Amino acid sequence: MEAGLRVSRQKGPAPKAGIVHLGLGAFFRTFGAVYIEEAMEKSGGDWGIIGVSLQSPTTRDLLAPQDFVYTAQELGPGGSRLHQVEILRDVLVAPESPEALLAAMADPAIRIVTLTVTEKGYCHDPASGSLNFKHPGIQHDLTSELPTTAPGYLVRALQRRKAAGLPPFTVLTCDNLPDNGRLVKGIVLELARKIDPGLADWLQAEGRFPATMVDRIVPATKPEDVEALAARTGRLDAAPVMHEPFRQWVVEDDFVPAYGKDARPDLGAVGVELVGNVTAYENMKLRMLNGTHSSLAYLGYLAGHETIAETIADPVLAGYVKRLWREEIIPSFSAPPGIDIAGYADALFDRYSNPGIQHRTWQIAMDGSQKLPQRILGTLRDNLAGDRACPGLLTAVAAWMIYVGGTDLKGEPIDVRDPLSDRLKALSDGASDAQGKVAALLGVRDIFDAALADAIQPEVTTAYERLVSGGVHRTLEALA
Ligand code: CS2
Repeated sequence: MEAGLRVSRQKGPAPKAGIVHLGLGAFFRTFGAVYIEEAMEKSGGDWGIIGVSLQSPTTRDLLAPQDFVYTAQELGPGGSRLHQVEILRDVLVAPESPEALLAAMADPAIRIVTLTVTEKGYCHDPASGSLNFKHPGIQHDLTSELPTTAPGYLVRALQRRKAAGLPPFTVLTCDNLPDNGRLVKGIVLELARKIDPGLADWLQAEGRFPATMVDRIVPATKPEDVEALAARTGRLDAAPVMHEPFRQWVVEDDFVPAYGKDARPDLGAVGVELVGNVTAYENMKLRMLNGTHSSLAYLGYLAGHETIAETIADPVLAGYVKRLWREEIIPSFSAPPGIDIAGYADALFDRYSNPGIQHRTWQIAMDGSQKLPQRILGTLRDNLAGDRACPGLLTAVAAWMIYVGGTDLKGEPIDVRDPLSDRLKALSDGASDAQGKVAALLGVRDIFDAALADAIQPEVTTAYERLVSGGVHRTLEALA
């Protein structure tokens, strides 16, 4: 049995907190938390993290008994490596005490609030990027000083800091959204302006919302992962996280100037790329990785594949994704300087093939209404503007439409998880044929703008009909 990790803090007292993280899911625990811990080990600083769950107490309940220490397990093609992560200082559950969370975010020691609240957590309209003022949580947060949403907590905490004469904290989003820093800034300013126009003016001048590109494949932890780790180390870690070896973090170096050199951890010392503008990196990653991830998720699921590794082992799906990169995605954007984009695609193929990572197509298929715009529709729009055909991506959109209809190609029910799932299923059920279903779903303006909907309707309808009548393989083989 491997000596392994003691699941208790091995060193002295927990580092003082300089960061609050909203949305303490598996991804950040394998990614931002590890980078920041390494930066602190290398260059010091009080960058302990207070993690926050905005909904469920589960993560806190699992981590609290083990002093918020957990194992990050790297799963590579050749085996796995264990790392004990000790940077978490506390985990708060927002609904249990909104006041405690606001007090933590308004604490003078906190200089950064990081977020991984997933695309739906920003309460925005995916097609436009604006705050959705009809969102019930935003409706509540407009009038209550104790918020319920991520934008609400950001605004109310910044309001307290301004009233206390403190600088704002830097808002560092780590979610897969286009132009994510500017998107979050826009959402926060929209809400602040409604609540307290002076606060919005202050944030416009003093606030910092750097954009980032984040990349690490992190499958959900399964009960059997917990059991296998305990068997290996002889100790129970109730909340381990699994991840691939690869990681990349590109961050705009734009943090609140009032804190000077203490505005952020020494991220550059641990491989984080600090740049002036993230856009080209973001475009590349959202389209090349996330766009093919979602395409493979829907088509792989409908083809009966449980994981991305299984999907990419299917020669037809492997040929499909290589063609997608070559013919439809790479021509749609300008790669960052110095990047070998064909090599980047080859590396993605290898990452998807990693047998150690059981990344479920069902997990990636979640929240497609919030993901499609930045992962697939932006590429479609640019290809149409450039008169480039994109049958592969249009087939992926058709597969998403079948998926959200809630019944797979064998007539089996699909457990669809999406903020708009009821609405999407009702629209699909309200039509009796492919033409009607596609037209109804293309009419969802939160996702598809009218011009794009009109432009893609005929081909998406044809792809939908082909998938239903001939199945995934025959449909994709016809694209080759
Ligand atoms: C995935 C992403 O679940 C999903 O939507 O596409 O979480 C993906 O694994 C990461 O963005 C990889 O960096």
